[in-house]
Amino acid sequence: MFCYQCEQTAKNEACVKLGVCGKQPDVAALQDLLTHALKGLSQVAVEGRKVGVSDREVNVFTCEALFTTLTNVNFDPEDIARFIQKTVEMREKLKARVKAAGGFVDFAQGPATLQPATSVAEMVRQGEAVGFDKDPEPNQDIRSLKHTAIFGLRGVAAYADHAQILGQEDEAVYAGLQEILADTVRLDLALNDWVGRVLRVGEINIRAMELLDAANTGTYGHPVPTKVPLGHRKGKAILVSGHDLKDLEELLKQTQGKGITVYTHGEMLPCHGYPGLKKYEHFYGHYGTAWQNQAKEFAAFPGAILMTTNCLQKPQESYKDNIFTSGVVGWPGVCHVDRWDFSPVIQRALELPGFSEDTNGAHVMVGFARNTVLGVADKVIEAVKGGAIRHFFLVAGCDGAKPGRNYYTRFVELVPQDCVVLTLACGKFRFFDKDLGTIGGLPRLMDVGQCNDAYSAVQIALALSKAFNVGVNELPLSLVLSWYEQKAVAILLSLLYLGIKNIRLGPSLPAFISPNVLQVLVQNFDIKPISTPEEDLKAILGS
Ligand code: FSO
Ligand code: SF4
Repeated sequence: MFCYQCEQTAKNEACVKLGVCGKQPDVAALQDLLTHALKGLSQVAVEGRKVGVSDREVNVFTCEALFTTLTNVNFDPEDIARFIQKTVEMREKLKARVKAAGGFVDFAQGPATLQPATSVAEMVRQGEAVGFDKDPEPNQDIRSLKHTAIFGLRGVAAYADHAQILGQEDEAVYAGLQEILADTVRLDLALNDWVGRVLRVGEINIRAMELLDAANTGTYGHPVPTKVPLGHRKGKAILVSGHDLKDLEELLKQTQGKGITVYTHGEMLPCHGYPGLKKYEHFYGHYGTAWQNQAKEFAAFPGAILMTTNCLQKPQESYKDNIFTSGVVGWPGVCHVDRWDFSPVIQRALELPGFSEDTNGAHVMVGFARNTVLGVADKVIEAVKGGAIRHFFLVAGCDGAKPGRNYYTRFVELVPQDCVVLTLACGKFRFFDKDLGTIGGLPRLMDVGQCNDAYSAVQIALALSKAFNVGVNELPLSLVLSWYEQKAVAILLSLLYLGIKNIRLGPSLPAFISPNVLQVLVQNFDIKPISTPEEDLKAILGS
């Protein structure tokens, strides 16, 4: 196997024997074959658009299938094999439509002609021949950019899929995604063509995130500041992890009046801020921290657990019967529930003991997404102009198991009293329960939401730049980001597309970025690897 798509990749080079995430070589090969097959489907989709054919089912499926290849989503070879078969079936049907409309479909070779083997074992062998390490592209830097584009597109696909589930779609997102995926088959594009395409992934991602923002706020309202207990209530319990709001809503509806309390885990924490979700009385608190601590936290949870999207880790025997997957998530032998029938999850929660007593403990605040923050824009502007707020830091991104991630905790601890910290995504669990106090009535620590809400943070930055009449790079705002998986890659590309400079990125730089590509990023965008919190703060604030 050869997989280097995430931050925890072995030796910061590639996982070649077994994924650090627990991915087995067969699944890695099948995901490579699925990506290859999706390139072929995309080639046909691109030809189709030239003659006015676009198939919604194909478009939706492309995103769903790519979503399965993200880190920590699907570890089940049978699932991935089914996706490969379906990709090819859809491709052949689409070919017939495109041909009937007078389009080109006579591909002589390559992914658009792939015939998957009938057995999973044979498919694994086919996948081994088309992995990222077998890319026929001879130029190392072009290869690096191509792979960056593919990983970014995996992130775009995840956002587009989330948005689609709540009824928000845009043909332009599907078209852009398929065009670039199809282009990765070409060997005639130059380095600059690929720089352009990588930034285009960032552009497409902004639209995908905008759709998701519209989907979430349109369905559940704008998040409002909300106090979330970190303790629990006596009684039966279900824990929801992942990122999917619709799954949570359906589960809340189906558990109403059943004496079950529903808790969030990981990236579901910001869900407590949505009026359309917080209205459920049995939707109570937050349990646990970020994804990488799940083995310990899930083992101690006395109820059923639902994993709606990434980030799933190998379920331990002690809770294997209590955990359920939905949507594109899968683990061999773990019960997968069909959307949206959560009766197996509810039944298991009723069988399990639940919490034996109430706890009264700490709480955290959520709900500082764009509507809340921009609702107090006057206050913010006044505080900056009057000198009460010196600087904003967006300390955001993923969490992970590496010790280097302590940087982010320390950084937030060291941020001076006259500065505000905005945060989003699961990296916040390094400091989310710290009481940083207030400035001029505003909390010094504001949780904008999930990684899926990065659009909200971008909107806050753009609105502030408008209010101060300066470019985003001139604002008293610094981005200190942590990355882990491919949604973070997509977000990073969006920030670059917007021309945002001076991003500090850690805990390590992506293994798929070649030295020359890194040089381009440093030269054009002043991207900096994180150093120490002390040094970085000094460099940013000048004191
Ligand atoms: Fe974290 Fe995982 Fe949300 Fe990522 S939960 S690491 S960017 O997948 O998705 O923030
Ligand atoms: Fe390794 Fe990350 Fe790939 Fe898993 S997703 S196999 S940890 S590079």
